[in-house]
Amino acid sequence: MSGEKTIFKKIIDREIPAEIIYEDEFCLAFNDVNPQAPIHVLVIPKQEIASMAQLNHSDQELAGHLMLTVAKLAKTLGLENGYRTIVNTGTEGGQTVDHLHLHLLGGRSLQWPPG
Ligand code: DGP
Repeated sequence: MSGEKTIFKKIIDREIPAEIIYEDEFCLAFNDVNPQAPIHVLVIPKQEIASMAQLNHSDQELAGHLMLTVAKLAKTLGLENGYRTIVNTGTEGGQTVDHLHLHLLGGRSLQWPPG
């Protein structure tokens, strides 16, 4: 990947602050700066992958790890009544930061369908 660092890469590199709630060898989780629910966490891989569309077969284990991390955090955060996980992909998918991220939203009743 070339060009300027994304905002999320800067968070990984501790160049800009974030409310980090979880970290391991492969991923980082932090509170979204613009929360859409009482709990709104972003789970991102440390590896620079631009979006879900850029995942390939060799990322299978990492992709699973990201999902399992969301599930683990949801439990830790007390979301036993449910939560929503969203991965916006590309322009029409509403993706604004070109570093793969899983939104974990919870703490209120969420509507469907989304906009
Ligand atoms: P998306 O639209 O799926 O690309 O979501 C990007 C999310 O990233 C959006 O909900 C706001 C959040 N975000 C953008 N910049 C920052 C930042 O500097 N810090 C934090 N914590 N979140 C950010």
